[in-house]
Amino acid sequence: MQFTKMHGLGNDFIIVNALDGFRAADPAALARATCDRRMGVGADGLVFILPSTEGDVRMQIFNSDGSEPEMCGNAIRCVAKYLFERRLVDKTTITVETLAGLIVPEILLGVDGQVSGVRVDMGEPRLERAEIPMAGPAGKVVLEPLDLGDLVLPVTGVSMGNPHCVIFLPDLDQVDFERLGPLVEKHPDFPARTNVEFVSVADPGQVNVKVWERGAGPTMACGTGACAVTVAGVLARCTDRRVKVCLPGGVLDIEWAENNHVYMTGPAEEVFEGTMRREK
Ligand code: ZDR
Repeated sequence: MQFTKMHGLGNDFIIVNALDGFRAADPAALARATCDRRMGVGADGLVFILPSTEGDVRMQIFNSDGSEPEMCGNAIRCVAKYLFERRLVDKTTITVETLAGLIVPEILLGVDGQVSGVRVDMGEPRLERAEIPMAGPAGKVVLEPLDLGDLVLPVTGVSMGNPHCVIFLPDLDQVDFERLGPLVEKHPDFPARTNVEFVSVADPGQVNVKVWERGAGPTMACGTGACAVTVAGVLARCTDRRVKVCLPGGVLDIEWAENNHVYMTGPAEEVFEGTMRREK
């Protein structure tokens, strides 16, 4: 299997061009094997670029634990750069079919004609509790107490196609991230589990975020998570609609525009190409 290793702010992926008909017999098992950082290539997710009838291509992603999320913001920037640089598309605005609907990345070119970044129309956030999905009565979930046994945290629920639980805190260094991340991810109120973002607001235009990803654990960055944080910040009245989201791997520029779409701008990098010897 031919693959390309790429990352967006250190959130790293194994990208497989499956436009020509390659199909993994067991993609979840393949994701677990190839994402393993000792026995495999090492990545947070395995991404297939597939033919689509609705868009230019279809993106299918598997987390390192083999689960299949609806969407991935950092991976979609990598996919857009991959397609553009290999001339698999001949335009800068690309439509990508995902389980979260049609997502539209736009290639940004520098003065040297090289890809300098990707701006993605991530579509509209979903805020109804059942859409996140979260257990409980109808309505939005904004700064609502979530009982974690020995402590209660105020949570805001946002779906960017995939579920996010955003937790605003005064100081990220005080967070017992490794313990609380999985506790919130698997909390019974989130029937599909959830990605978890711990956020401290530096000022209304800038936030610091640590991400615990569903199915992958701690990652350097999270594209859908940065979008969810911005939407949650507006709902909780602690950020502007345009925010610099600072993650361990770098900064994403997010805007929740007046048309209700969320726009994410950030980099995508190619690291190397390779051949996996066999499917495990
Ligand atoms: C958070 C993510 N890496 C991104 O950049 O949007 C998406 C990966 C999928 C996530 N782990 C999930 O929803 O299960």
